[in-house]
Amino acid sequence: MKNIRKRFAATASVATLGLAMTANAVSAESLEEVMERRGLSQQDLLAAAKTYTPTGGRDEFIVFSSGGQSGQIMVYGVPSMRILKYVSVFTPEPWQGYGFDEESKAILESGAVDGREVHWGDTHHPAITETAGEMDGEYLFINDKSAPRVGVVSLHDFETQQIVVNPILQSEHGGTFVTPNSEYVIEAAQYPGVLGRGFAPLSEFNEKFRGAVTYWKFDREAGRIDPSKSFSLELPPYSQDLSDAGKGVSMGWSFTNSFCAERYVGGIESGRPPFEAGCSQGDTDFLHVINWEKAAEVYESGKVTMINDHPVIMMDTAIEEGLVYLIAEPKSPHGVDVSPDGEYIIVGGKLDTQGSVYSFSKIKAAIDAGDFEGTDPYGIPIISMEKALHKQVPLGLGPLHTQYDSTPCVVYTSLYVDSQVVKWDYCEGKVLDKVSIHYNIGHLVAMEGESVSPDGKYLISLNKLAIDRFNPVGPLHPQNHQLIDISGDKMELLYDMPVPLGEPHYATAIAADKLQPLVRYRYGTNSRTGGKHPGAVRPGQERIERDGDHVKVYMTAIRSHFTPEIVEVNEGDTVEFIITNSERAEDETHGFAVSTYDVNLSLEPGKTATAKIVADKPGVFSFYCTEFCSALHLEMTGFLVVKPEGYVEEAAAEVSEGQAYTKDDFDKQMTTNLETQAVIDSVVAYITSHNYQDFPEVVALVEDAVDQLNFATEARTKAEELAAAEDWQNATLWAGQWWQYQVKAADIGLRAKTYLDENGAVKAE
Ligand code: RUQ
Ligand code: CUA
Repeated sequence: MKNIRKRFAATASVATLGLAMTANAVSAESLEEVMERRGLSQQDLLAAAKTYTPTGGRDEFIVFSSGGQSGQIMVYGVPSMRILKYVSVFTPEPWQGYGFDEESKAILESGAVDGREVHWGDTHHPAITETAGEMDGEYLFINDKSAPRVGVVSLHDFETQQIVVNPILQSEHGGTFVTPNSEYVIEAAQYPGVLGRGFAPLSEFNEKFRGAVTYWKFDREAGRIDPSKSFSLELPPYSQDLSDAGKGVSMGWSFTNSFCAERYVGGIESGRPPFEAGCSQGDTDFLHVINWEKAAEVYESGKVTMINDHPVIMMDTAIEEGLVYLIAEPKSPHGVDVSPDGEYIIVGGKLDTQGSVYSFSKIKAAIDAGDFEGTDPYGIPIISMEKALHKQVPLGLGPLHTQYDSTPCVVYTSLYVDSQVVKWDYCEGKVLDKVSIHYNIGHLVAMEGESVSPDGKYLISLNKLAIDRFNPVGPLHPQNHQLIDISGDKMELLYDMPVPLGEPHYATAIAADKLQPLVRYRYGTNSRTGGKHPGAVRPGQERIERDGDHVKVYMTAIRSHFTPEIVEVNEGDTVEFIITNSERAEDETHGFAVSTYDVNLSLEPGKTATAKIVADKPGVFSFYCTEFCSALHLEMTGFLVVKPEGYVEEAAAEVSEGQAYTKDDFDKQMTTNLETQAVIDSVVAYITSHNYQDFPEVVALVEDAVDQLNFATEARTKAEELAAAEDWQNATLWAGQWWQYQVKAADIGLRAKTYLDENGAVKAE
């Protein structure tokens, strides 16, 4: 981490130098000329300087944004706003092999709802695991609104590891939000349904339809949600909306909004007013205040009803045990956000112009005193709004979501209708600043803004429309994330980032140095379970096994070949290619595709994954690596030979040798190899004469180079043995293979040398 900081500083001073040099250079344009040519103001320049990240530079924060209907998560850096990755959760994605290898197919299949596979997701709210209310960067959760599901992503490798299907909800929205030690992942319903996804006529809406909130138990050790220790709470058929977990003084409680407390069921086709009218009749909806800590005890004690094998605390029990309370909140609220100390709960009412700040101590006092203004139609006690409110502050039109600043009492609220962000003080109740965005902001995210210690600095506005911001690309516009500098008194808009993935709802941002992702897998890892893959093999152990018409190919992949390269099967066989990437080198991913078959693997160093196909059509199919992994990447190929039924092999079915080689060819190759070795030796001498051990990046490169040189030695031995036997054909081919390994080692060595040069390595004494 210290290294990264040092690097930041170094990069900054180099950048300053570079600017001065450019300005003085004879032929280069001056800064003024560039400003003139591109029509840039001083302010633009300042904004550019605040976001521009020179080559090799890193970001201070990492944002995980919902990818909306793409069912993915988008990862990008702040302040550069450079997109780093899309992590597929609910949707197949071929680059990552997600949904194309057997291991990830199993994850996607586990997301089937009542037996129906759903190949997309409407992702809304990502949440990072927390320890004592601080984001810890270990796991990430995200919800799917359309099919009520939660995905679990490991931030060790940024891969989806689990999908759990809500056993009782029809749709959901108020997820995922984590409790301060990630004890539970909260998932609240959206549109009411019959719990368990059953049927009841709409005429019995009030009696038979329900909402609910589910508390998914997170098993940190396993890195998985444990459905067997999870439970739900039955709620009235108000459309539950966003949720947030209490913390600090409100630890053990959670808060869930609602809209349409009118319990309207629509019917525009028969002349009734539409939902939008029927659901905004009343002046207030309800904030649900839930004691989840106590609910967990009630669940443990067994006072639950099983619905679809899932324990549900029914409303009567919840009321009797004092688990749930309601407080009126202004017309059609949306966001509910708990302050870092847990004392305040800020609610934005879409149709109200105010931010409503509730006080947890006041809520608690009313509960403890049994001071209620009545009950709702289901008997849930209602706390009077006046008694629970700390303040209501006029903010503007359409306040939605709120994020907390590093400065106490300061928050930022999105104003959907006004297309603005308002900065305000919720302790004193006054507006501090406003900034306009383009257009129609939904969520906004501040750096670690939902943790107990927000970092301030930057805010991102997640806009619903882009309209005229970008070059037109047809009627479907990109999304627009706008970066805002919040380090000063006045908010400053810095950058517009078009997002070609929609529609992102919420995002969460964490300090980059809290993330510790892997560079490579432990050898032979099934990345979807994190465990050792039973089919992993090391070089030399590759084999093809047949069991009836089921063929298993235990394969390795390393620059730049698969072993084996020729796989012969019979028409109708089921073939499983279980492939281990036996590289240790950083970023040496291989792919695996079989032409015309619907498979593609992403094999990162150390990973084992399976491509399963049914060879139902005779023919000879090329398989090949889909990542440009080396100069001979195109040569990383092989044949799947599918023999027609009843095919009888001719005698002497030797494979073609290609070109014939002589002793001269062998000698020529050997001369090249010895020259190459001299180059390698000089690079090795350079590296080892410097303090390379102080640079973990270089140590990893050296390890990789040593691997390659070991392979080179093996190939050399084979070549020399074959030459001794005067088998010039194979001797020359193996000498060529030796050279391939040398080239890879030399390439890695040069990368290490460059790194040492650029990072101020010194000669070791
Ligand atoms: S939503 S724009 Cu969180 Cu799904 Cu508010
Ligand atoms: Cu391996 Cu291309």
